[in-house]
Amino acid sequence: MAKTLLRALAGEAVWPPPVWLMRQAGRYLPEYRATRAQAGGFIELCTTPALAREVTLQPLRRFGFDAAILFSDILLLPWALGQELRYAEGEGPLLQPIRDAAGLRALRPQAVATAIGPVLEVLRGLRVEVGGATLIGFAGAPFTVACYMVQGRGSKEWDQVRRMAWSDPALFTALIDLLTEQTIAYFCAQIEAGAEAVMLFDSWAGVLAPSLFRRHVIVPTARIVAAVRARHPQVPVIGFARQAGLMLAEFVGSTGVQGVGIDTSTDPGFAVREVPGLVAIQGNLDPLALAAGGAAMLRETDAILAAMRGRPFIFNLGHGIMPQTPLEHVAALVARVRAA
Ligand code: 1CP
Repeated sequence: MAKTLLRALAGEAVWPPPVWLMRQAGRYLPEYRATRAQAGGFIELCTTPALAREVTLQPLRRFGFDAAILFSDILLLPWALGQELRYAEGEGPLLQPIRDAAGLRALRPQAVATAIGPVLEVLRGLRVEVGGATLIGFAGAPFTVACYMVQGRGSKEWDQVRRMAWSDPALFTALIDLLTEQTIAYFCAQIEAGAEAVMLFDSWAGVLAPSLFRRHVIVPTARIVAAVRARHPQVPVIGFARQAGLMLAEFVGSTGVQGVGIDTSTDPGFAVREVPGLVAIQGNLDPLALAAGGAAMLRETDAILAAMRGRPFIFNLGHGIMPQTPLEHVAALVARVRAA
């Protein structure tokens, strides 16, 4: 019998639905903090296959999730392209920003295959170890990766990025095109190394005006889905264009994704009306509701489940789990979903 998550992504209304959480391997787990300390730096953790495999499996051992997501980061691709990257304690990622054509030319696509080797090695060792869970590979979507590459650090407004997209569309589109080609190759390599599904994280898609959303979110995602499916027709792609808002139906319809992540701000009933019945919806409990726990969390979980009953669905959060989330809240959530 096929794995529950793959059945949902094939359009089946599996019930109770499969469940996993974005950023399920992370700081809320004491065993993650221990392995992270052992690795030294975050990039070292991602590129030491035995340690990255260990942290990928930690949330499965504790909670029995239906999916394991490769432990890596969306910024390993710019790093593999030769862009300087470091993870500063308490500050998040810092990159040497790309602001002009010379910055773009300095990237080294020919270096990616070697640099990314250890990440693929993580997947090769995992396929058997995940058992009945589905092994998910992932990448940042071109727009969200470009955000960090141009801005150089996290931001809420991404002013430098939006400015470049408007003022130098040829340069910005060249960066998006390069990332689109790299992401296609990266996804195919992940699948050949054992990933059974792939997810594209477009965390900052919601900052774009609709015209730019079409150009830099929908167009690249559609190209990635088409190219990956042409080579691996059996492997589903989950798209997550966070805060797509009213663009949700167009995103799903124009990209051809098999599953779509919905963020915390999306009404589940709206998503059910907007998303075709054979496309799996994934989401969308507020990570802060999970951190708070108790009756409010259970009520909200029940409401999401009620809205999604009878259609292909994967229970998840609306964004990544918060570091301060109590472990017993996660256990209570999984129990509630399994009892649906
Ligand atoms: O020191 C640490 O332990 C670093 C924290 C951390 C972790 C655990 C970072 C730095 N990345 C990750 C792992 C990670 N990142 C995973 C795999 C683990 C899992 O899901 O279980 C995944 C899928 C990501 C994806 C990712 N990284 C996204 C997209 C999803 C999202 O949350 O929006 C983004 C935007 C990033 C960038 C990034 N990397 C790390 C941080 C702290 C950030 C966010 C910075 C910001 O808010 O701008």
